[in-house]
Amino acid sequence: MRVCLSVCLLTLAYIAGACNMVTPDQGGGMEMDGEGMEMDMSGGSMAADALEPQTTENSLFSVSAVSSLDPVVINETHAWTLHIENADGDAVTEADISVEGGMPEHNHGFPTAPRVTENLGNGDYLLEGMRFNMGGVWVLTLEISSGGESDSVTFEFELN
Ligand SMILES: [Cu+2]
Repeated sequence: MRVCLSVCLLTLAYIAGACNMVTPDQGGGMEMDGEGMEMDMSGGSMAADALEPQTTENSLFSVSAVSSLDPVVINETHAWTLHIENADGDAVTEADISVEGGMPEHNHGFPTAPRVTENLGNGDYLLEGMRFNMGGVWVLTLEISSGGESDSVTFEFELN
């Protein structure tokens, strides 16, 4: 009995030791396959209402932008709703809006050509064709014209 017990304990100790030796190897393998890094570079998301309203450069308009896709994720084409008010806080209902943007750090634009397709009324405008193809810092610049006056605003945000 005593011999058997010793052997059993030795066997258990051996198995435990073997497990301890195997575990770090498996962990190392998982860290080294690059999956985590790849996700950091290509993924990214942001809450639909993450953007703070912005005042245009010359303070003519106040602009807010909310995504219809929540959260905003990469590689999904979707729409945003823009809301524009003048300095008095009144809705700007007849604006022309042109859209530009991209990733300044990467020197590329949007993978699509987003544009305002519909005046929804009450100062709301539908911005269709929004799509982000990677995580990181993006900018969205709107050139807004109304009543013979123009002003621009740039939203900067990060999908991470
Ligand atoms: Cu990029």
